[in-house]
Parts: sequence; C-alpha cells; structure tokens
Amino acid sequence: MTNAADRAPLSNSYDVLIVGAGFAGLYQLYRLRQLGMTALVVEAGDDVGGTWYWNRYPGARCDVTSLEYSYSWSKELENEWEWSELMASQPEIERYAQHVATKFDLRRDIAFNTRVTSAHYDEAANCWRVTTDRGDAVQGRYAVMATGCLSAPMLPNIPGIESYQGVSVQTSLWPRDGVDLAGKRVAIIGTGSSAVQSIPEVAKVAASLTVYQRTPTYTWPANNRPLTEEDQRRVRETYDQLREQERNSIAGIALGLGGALFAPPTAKILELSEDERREALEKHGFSVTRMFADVPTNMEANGVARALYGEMVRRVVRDPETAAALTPSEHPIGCKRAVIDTNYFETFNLPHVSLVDLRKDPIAAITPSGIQTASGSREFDVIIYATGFDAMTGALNRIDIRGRGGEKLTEHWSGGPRNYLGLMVAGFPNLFTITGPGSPSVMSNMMVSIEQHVDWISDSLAYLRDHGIERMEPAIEAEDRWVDHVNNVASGTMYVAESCHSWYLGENVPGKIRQFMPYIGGVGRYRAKCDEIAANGYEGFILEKAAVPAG
Ligand code: NA7
Repeated sequence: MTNAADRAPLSNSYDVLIVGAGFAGLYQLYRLRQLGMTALVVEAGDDVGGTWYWNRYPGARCDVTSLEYSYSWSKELENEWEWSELMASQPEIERYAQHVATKFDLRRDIAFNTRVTSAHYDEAANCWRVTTDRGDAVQGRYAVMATGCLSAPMLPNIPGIESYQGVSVQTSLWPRDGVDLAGKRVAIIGTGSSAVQSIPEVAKVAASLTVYQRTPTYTWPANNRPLTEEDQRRVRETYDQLREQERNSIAGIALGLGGALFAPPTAKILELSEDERREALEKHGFSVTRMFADVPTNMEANGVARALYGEMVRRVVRDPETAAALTPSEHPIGCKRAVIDTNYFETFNLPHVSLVDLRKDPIAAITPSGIQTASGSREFDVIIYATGFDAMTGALNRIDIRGRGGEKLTEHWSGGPRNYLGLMVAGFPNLFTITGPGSPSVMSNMMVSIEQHVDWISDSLAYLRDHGIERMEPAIEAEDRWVDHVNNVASGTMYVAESCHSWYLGENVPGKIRQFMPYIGGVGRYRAKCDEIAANGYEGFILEKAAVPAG
C-alpha cells in the first residue's frame, strides 16, 4: 500500500474493510488473510499502534502487566519478544505493534494517513461503501470497526482556547518529535490517568508546573520494575495456562500488579478491627484500599477505605491544603477506572509544582498568554490538555455511519448505544464493532477482549461463507434483550452510583446520554455467551442470502 501524500484515490472492492490499525485492526487483518479473504485497513496515523501510536505523552504506560498485554495468537511472537518492564511504556508497546506489522507483513494492506469519513450500507448491492478524507471510495461486503474505545480526544470548551499564543498540546495527540518542556512554564489541565502519568515526568524538566484539577483522582502505586529473566522464564513456562486463565477470568488478567499470580480478594475490611485496619495501612499503604472484597460492593466498606486513602495522601503530601485538594471526597473508590502512578503525590512536594483546585477557583478563560481563573491569571509557555476522550462511542459517532434505509448510527444510538453483544447493531448488516459498547472492552485487559472479538468475528465470517449466507445482523429483540442485560448487570453497582461521574457513563461529554457502556459480567462469562450463541447457529441473529451479491 502506498502512503505517499499524493497517492491516487482508491476505488477497489474488498471482502472486508477494517477501520483502524491498532491491535484490533492488525489481528483482524491477519485472521482474514488466513481465511483467504481480501481486506483493506484504513488508518488515520502514519503507522500502526492505535492508542499506542497517538498517546505518546511523557510517562505514557500500560496499566496491565506487559506479559499479559500482548498477543497470544502466535507462539513464535510470544517466544521472541522480550518485554523490559513489568508494565510497558508507550515506546515499547508501539515498537511491539511495529514489530508485529513487519513480521507478518501487514502494512501492505493498510492505507495510512487516511481517515474514514463515511460508511454507508448499500442494501441493493449488499455492501458497505466507505469514503475517506483522501477521496477514496472503496467497498466491502463486510466492515469491521476497529476504532478503539479511547480514540476520540476531547478538548474542553473553555472560552479563549483558540487565542492562546504559546504551545498547546493534547496528551492524546502528542507530537512524535515531542514537545520541548525543558525550562518552560507548563500548565496541565486534568488529573485523569494521562495527567497522573505525565505530571511526574513533566515536573522533571519544566521550570514550573501548575496542575489544574477539577476532580481529584484515586491512584495507586504502579510498583513498576524491570522484568527479570526469572520473571520471563516463570511466565513462559506456563504461558498457555496463564492465557487460558485470562480468557476465563473477570477482567482478562491473571497476574497482579506485582507480577505474581492474582487471586481476587476475599477478606472484608468491615470484618477487621480498627487496630487491624491500621496495621494493614502501615503494611500496605495506598494498596490497602484495593485489597478487600467489600470495598467495591459495599458503600460502608468503601467509606472506611476512603478514610484510609485520605490519610495516605496526607502522609505523602506535605502541604495540608494541597493534600486536602488532592483527596477525592465525592465519588466512591472503584467507580472510575483505576489509575496507577509512579510518584504522583510525591511530585506535589516539589517547590516548582503547584495545584489549582478548580472547584474553588474555576477557569474563566484561556488568554493569549496563559490561564485565567476566578482568583487571577497565570502565564505559561506550554498548556497541556489531559482532558480525556469521548469514550467507546465517540470514534464511531464521528464517522457518518448509515445502515439499512439510510438510518444513521447516531440516530439508532440517540438514547445511548444499543447493540447485540457489543458486536453488531440491528439495522446495520455485516458491520462489526471490535470491543464495542456492551462488551467487556475497557473493563478488561484489552488484548484479551480484542482477540476474543476478532476470533468470534473471523469464525462468523467463515461460517457465513461456508453456509452461503451473505447477510448477518441482530434481530431487534435480541438487541433489546442484550441492552437490558448489560444495564441489569451494572444496576446497583458503584459504577452507576449517583455520586459517580465517569467516562464509562459518558458524563464527561456534554450532551451525551448517561448510560453505563461496558459490560461488567466478566470476560469469561461473556466469552461463554458469545460461543454458545455461535454454537446455536448464531441465535438472535438474522442470517440471510442477499438478493444481489456485492461487486
Ligand atoms: P480522563 O480519565 O477522562 O481524565 C480527563 C481529565 O480532564 C479529568 O481529570 C477531567 O476532570 C479533566 N477535564 C476535562 N474537561 C475539563 C475542563 N473543562 N476543565 C478542567 N478539567 C477538565 O482521561 P485520561 O486521558 O486521563 O484517561 C482516559 C483513560 O485512558 C484512562 O481511564 C485509562 O484507561 C487510559 P473531571 O474528572 O471530568 O472533573
């Protein structure tokens, strides 16, 4: 595939069009080749890696152990690739994606530097017609959206944002050549995972760092470390069992943060005496708030853990006012995605690092020279926006996707995302979404969930071909039942508590319907359900021969 800026527009026809060359798109392409199908991957970036291509901000690192956040479908790949750290950094994961693309010669079927603008189902021809920002008009019998869950960056709607004359940059669109922060006055807006990872790294080089925080974050020490030969050997000896354990687990994870085999907690914090709780705090520090079974499920237990968490913050952060501002007070532990860090709270003890608590002193405007809050203005050379994503549905909704009868996906989802198994949408035949809303996706090790979806989709395509079926889509009743099931499983949990405002619920996006999007039934249970449905001849799906073949 040519990636020259002046390449001629593409107009070919393929068995499958894939959108996105992250880990989902790459594996999907590989599987389709194995099936003897033709495929084109369309990718906005100039190389592979998806999330790990775009999020190259300082400190970007995976929060799942590297030996598990890796493909399991090639023994050769598994054996030859050596991870250097317990939790891999962005550059290493990006190198891994590049290595996979080279090893399996995947780039020849990827159109880089190309963003899909529309995907319309042509009912008469039974194909998906896709256009891009480079004038391509390609078609595929099937379309697979491998567009990622955290790939539609959000820039806040702050007055004056365009007027700023200094360097402004989003963590999720960090330039490949980096940003010169050495000796600069830097501001960072946001304190989610991206900011928590960036802040200690930025503080190492900037002349000053001012953190603008709206909501304090629960974050736990990553305890990252170099991987030893012993770690590698131990995991390699039992890799197959480990992978199997991941596939049947709740979150697609078999190892804990320390790299040892992980067992879900069983002890309850409410059953400990006050002395025992204090003893646990002395021994485990911040981790004490993550190691009890009742903390994520019982609000009283959660309250106890929150008090201990606050105490830990006060122990680390010397300035009492800063410590108080950094301590979450409103939302329960566990309602948002867990953040892990290296020296986050310690960084606020540095003399050149300061915190602005936006709850007390909100941002009024971005000015040409800096940021103005209610209390006054500060000047900056660089403003970093670590302000998150339109998660799970954003990347799909930013493409003009239309199904049967021209129905827009955004219309179908106007009351929140609706689909069957997180994989297909009623009225949008032959369109698959990898790790879509309604599937475990962001609640799990993404590699495990990506592989499960790609395998399921590939097996479905082989089934359709072998049975002479040309059109597959969910029955509306099956979709309704699945959406109800996803909501029922989440109902009553911490994730949907009134005090919880998370991107899982879409609450960070103005106007987005509050709906808990991922499926929290666990990857093992979900996999079994998907397999059972396929084994029963794709129960809940309508399979039919199309009147006119694509072409
Ligand atoms: P997150 O977790 O959505 O964090 C975004 C942060 O930006 C969060 O602290 C927001 O505060 C803050 N934010 C957003 N808009 C504003 C405005 N207008 N003013 C001030 N602060 C704002 O995104 P991340 O990129 O950090 O992490 C996303 C996921 O990537 C993460 O969960 C990991 O799975 C990897 P808020 O909390 O909304 O008050």
